[in-house]
This record gives sequence, structure tokens and C-alpha cells, in this order.
Amino acid sequence: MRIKLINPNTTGSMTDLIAAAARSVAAPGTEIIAATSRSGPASIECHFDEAMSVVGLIDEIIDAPAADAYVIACFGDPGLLAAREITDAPVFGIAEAAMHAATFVSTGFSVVTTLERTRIITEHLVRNYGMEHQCRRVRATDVPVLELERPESNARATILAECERALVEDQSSAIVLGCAGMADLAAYLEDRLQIPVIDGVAAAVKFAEAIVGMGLKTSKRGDLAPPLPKIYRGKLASYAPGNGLVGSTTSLKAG
Ligand code: 5HY
Repeated sequence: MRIKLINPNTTGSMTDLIAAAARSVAAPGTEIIAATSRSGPASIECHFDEAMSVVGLIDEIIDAPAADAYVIACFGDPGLLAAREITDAPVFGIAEAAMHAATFVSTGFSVVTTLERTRIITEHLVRNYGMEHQCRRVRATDVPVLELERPESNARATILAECERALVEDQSSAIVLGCAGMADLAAYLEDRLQIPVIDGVAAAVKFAEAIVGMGLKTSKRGDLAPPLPKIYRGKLASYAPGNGLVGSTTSLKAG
């Protein structure tokens, strides 16, 4: 099976880290195609970044070759439902995948994420995904996304300290890592904390394998049906549903 792993930010080194995490858990028959968005922000840290990242993400989904499943490797799950509309191949967001995984191995988890403003965005996701009962708290470290890559930033120690506080103050029994750029930290943190630490990239890849293995596709009945054909104007004219790039027939073939 072929899983396309899309980093919707434009930082290729982060894609390499995410791809390594995905490949380390993928089953022998799974091919991971890692892609970095070609347009948009270098890191996604606010609502505007998220909105601006979605066109680049959609480009990666409509580009050949088609995949059996898609993973959006950013913890805000930007464009997740839009992506599900334009293909019938299952699409996974790493936040949704990680939170679901956490509920299988604990009754209460904390999310440890990057900036304070990201914490608020994650709280929206917790509510959207109906995780208010299982998610005890979302914690920010105030480490910017791209600082995760710089050893001098001391991000690893900062994140470990926040996880330790989560165990004591939130009484959480699992940690969800709140950024794709933390994918390489799961084993290190799990070793020190002795509780499950869930990286959403790994979770999404394993859910993708399971759902594709079950032969499931995204439902095209209701709101995840292909977008209705209509005119789009200005810079986005070529994305008008039904004109060939995004359309009911093309996208379903791509899936
Ligand atoms: C991510 N931003 O996973 C998010 C999460 C965050 O560029 N990749 C990003 O920390 O806001």
C-alpha cells in the first residue's frame, strides 16, 4: 500500500524527520511517499498560517501518483475535511490520529505542544474531536516549531520538563506530542516518563494501514462528497471544482 505523507509547511528538513518516523513504524508492504508543500509558510503556528497552507496541501493530494491513503503531518490538521472531500482515499490528520490512539492506552492524556497560541488552536481540536473527557490538559512549551530542529534551543529538555509536569499536575497517564516536528522525541520521552508517548505521525500511518486494510474509503454521502462545480475567481480560478484540477470525476479517480 502507498501512503502519501504530506508536510503542509515548506520546511524540507522537517519532512525528512517526519518521513523517518513514518518509515520506522510502517509495515513491510507499506510505501511512504513523503512530500513537502511547495507553497506556504515555513512553519504553521497560527490560524493564518493554517489557512495559507491549505492550497499547498491540496496540490499534494491532487498531484499524481495517487495514494491509498494520505496523512497530513501537521498537528493543527489543516485542511483535513477539505482533503477528505476531494479524494475517496482515507485522509488522516496527526492530531486526530494521536488523540484516538491515546484513548486506547489511557483514560486521560495531556497534549504537549509548541507555542501558547498553538495551545488554544489545539483546544479547539480537542472539542471538535469530542476529546474533552479524555484530554486532561493542553500544555504549551513556547518552543517555536523550527526551534525543535536546533539542538541549541534545548527543546528536548523543555518538552521533557513539561511532560513531567503533566504527569503530576494533570494526573495524565499518556502524552500526545503536539507537533509533527516532535516525531523523533517519542522514544526518548517514553523511556524517561515510563508512560505511553504518542507521536501522531506514527499513529496516523498505522491507522492508515488499518483502514486501508479494511477496505474502507471516505464516505461520499453527505458533506464529504466532492465539492460542487462552480466558478472560482482570481488567484484560485484553476482550483474551481469541476474544471479538471479538483473535480468530482478527477478526484475520485485520484483516490
Ligand atoms: C506542526 N506546525 O505539526 C504544527 C504544530 C504546531 O508547522 N507543524 C507545524 O506546533 O503548531
